[in-house]
Amino acid sequence: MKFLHSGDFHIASSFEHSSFPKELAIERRNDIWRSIDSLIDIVKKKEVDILLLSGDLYNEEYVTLSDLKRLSDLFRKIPFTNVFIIFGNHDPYRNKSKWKLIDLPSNVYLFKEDKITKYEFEEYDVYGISYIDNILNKDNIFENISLNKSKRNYFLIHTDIINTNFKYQPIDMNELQKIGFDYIALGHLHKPSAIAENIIYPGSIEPLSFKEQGLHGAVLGEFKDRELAIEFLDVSQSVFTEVEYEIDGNFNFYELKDLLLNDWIYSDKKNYIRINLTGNLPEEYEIDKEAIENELKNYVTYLEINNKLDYNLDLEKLRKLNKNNIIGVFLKNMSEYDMNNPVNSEALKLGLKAILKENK
Ligand SMILES: [Mn+2]
Repeated sequence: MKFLHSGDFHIASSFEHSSFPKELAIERRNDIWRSIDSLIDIVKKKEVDILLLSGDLYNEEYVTLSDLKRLSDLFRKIPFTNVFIIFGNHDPYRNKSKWKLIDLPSNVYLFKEDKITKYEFEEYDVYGISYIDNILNKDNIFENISLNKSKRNYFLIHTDIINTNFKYQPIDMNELQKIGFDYIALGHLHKPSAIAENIIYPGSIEPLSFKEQGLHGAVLGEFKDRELAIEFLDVSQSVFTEVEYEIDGNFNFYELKDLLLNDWIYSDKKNYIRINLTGNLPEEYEIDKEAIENELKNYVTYLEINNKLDYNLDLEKLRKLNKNNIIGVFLKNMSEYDMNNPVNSEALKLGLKAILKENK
């Protein structure tokens, strides 16, 4: 018996808080669909019996009926797979849910209630609980739940099990484990992580921002007797990578380019790269950030360089060279402050940076 676990598609994300331009936001929305398409291809190819989708499949503010129709048509393409869907804080199953207008194929099972309900089959039972509003916080959700241990038991829930929050159904791990589900399909956290070997966050199917670095995809599981084998499948179109590049008094463009091409880029992905330049440079040396960005941009889908450099300041030299100008006056005034105080030394640094720039 094979199952595939995914979720947090966030179809119709607006990407309004992203640093990348609008055209890329459109591209990101298409990429989410491409990843869902490949998830369904995996279901077919691997002959998956059960597809578990653990909430936040879309953002309710922007999702359209045609988005939901497209999803249901995808599920129609896998008639031999049972699809189980819970709803999360971004796509709660409200009274007026657009799902009610969609003709769903018979292999799709929605959990429509904010309490645990179940679907029963010959070899397995699937339990799940959904949001019907943006917040889910119920007491004693496991009361009266007793499993039929002669079958495999799956449980879907959308919550933050690591940092519990009153808005997202708080769960007591001991209580959860005591019930004895064979597999717990979590949703909500976008970073893939295994809480235990059978309690797993597959993460968002497609990374949505620089907060979601690394590979993204879905979890393929198989029960052979009681043994559970788990495999993480990489299905995402893109990868977000944020790196620090430390410069110590010497910036070498070609070294940076080689690192980008050889170490930071995934050759089979759309790369979204953020480079933070750290360390220091001599004060007279200016980095042409735009020129570097323009050149390196050719190798990636999106590139962003943040200049977080400190400049080396030779104060003695500056004093000697600038006795009779504004730099000299500024240095003289600042010499009355205690430079061991980090606020004062930061003020000196920022002030000098500003004046030196104007004098170039
Ligand atoms: Mn969520």
